[in-house]
Amino acid sequence: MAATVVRNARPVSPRLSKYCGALVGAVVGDCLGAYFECKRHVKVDELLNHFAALDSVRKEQQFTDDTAMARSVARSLVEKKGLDVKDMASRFVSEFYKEPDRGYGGSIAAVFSKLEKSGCSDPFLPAKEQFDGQGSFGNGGAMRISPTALYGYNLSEEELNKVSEDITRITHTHPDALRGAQLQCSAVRLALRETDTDHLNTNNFIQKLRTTMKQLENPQNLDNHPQPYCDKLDTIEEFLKRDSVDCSEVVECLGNDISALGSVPTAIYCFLRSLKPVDYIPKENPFERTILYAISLGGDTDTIATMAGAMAGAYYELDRVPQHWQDICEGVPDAVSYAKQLHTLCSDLMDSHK
Ligand code: F2R
Ligand code: MG
Ligand code: MG
Repeated sequence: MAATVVRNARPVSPRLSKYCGALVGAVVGDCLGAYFECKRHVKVDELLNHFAALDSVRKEQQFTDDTAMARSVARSLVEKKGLDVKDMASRFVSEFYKEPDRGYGGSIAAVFSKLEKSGCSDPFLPAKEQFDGQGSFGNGGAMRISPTALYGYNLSEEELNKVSEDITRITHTHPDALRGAQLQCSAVRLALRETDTDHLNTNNFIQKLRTTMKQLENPQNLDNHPQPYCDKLDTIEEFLKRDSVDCSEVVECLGNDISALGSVPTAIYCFLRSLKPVDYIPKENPFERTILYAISLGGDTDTIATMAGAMAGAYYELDRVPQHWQDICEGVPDAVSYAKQLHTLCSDLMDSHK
C-alpha cells in the first residue's frame, strides 16, 4: 500500500535546517500555544508576562493532540517509506488509547473507537460516518499535516495534494477539512523551498497558494462556484497591504476557531504578517513574533501556533527557534530526529529517480 512517487523534472536538494525548523517550529507552537487554548481573548500584558516568565521556567511544556498526531504521521511515512494509510490509522489509534488526555477534538474518539474495533480494515469508513455523513470540518487534519510537506518536498503538486488528502481522510472527510490540510501542507512546502530567509515576496507566496487552491476548489473555473479558501487568501492579501489590522478584524474575517476554514488561513496570515514588526509584540526574532502573534489572536491557539510555527520554522530554519523554547518543549528531540529521517528519505527518493 506504500505509495512513493517522485516526478519533478529537476529535483532540488532540501536543507536539513529547514526540515528541522519546520517540525520543531510546529512542536513549540503547540506546546506554548496550549496554555492559552480556548481563551477567547488573550490580553497582550498577560501574553507578554507569560512569555517573560517562561524564560526562567524549567518545567516541561507538554504537547497536545496536534503533535501526538503529527508524530504518527512522521513515523509512519518514515517507517513505510511513503504513505500506508492502514499503518498510519493504527498509529493514530494506539497513540490515542495510550494517552487519551492530550486534548483531542470533541468527536474524534468515535472514529478511533470504530477504527480500533474494525482493526482499521477500512481506514476511511469511520470518518465518513461522522456528523451524519457530513464528516468533520475540524482542523485536526491540518494541525498534523506538516511532516507530509517534508516527505513530499519533491512530489508533484497533484501527488502532494493526494497524499495530504488521504492522511486527512482517516479522520476528517468534510471538504473544508480536506482543503485546509492541503493548504497547510502546500504553505509549509513553499516555506521550505524559499532559500532567501531575509526576503519573502508575500504576493508570490499567496499567488502560488491561490493557484493550488483554485485548482482544488474550482477546477473548471465556474462562475459563482464557492471557493472559500481562495476568498480567504484574497483577504490575507488585502490585510497585508494595510499598515495595521486590528486583531478583532483578523479574527472576524479569518477566524480563530477549531474549524479548518477558521484557522488554516489565519495561520498563514500570522506567518506572513510577522515577517514585519508587530507594534504590540516587542520581539526582534521573527520566529518568536510569529508564535506570540498567533497566540495573541486567542481561540484555538495551540493549533494556529503549531501551523504558523511549522511555516515559520521551515522558512527561518532551526537556528531562529529560541534554544530555551527547544529545551522546555516536550518532543523537540524527537521532532529533530523525524526531520532528519524525512530528510534522508527524501534524498534517497531523489537518488532513486535520478
Ligand atoms: N479539542 C481541542 N480543544 C478543546 C479542549 C482542550 C483542552 N485543553 C483539554 O485538554 O481538554 N483541541 C483539539 O481539537 C482541535 C482539532 O479537532 P479535530 O481533530 O478536528 O476534532 P473533531 O472532533 O473532528 O472536530 C472538532 C469539533 O468541531 C465540531 N465539528 C466538526 N465537524 C463538524 C460538523 N460537520 N458539524 C458540526 N460540528 C462539527 C465539533 O464540535 C467537533 O467536536 C484542535 O484545536 C486540537 O488542538
Ligand atoms: Mg491540541
Ligand atoms: Mg487546538
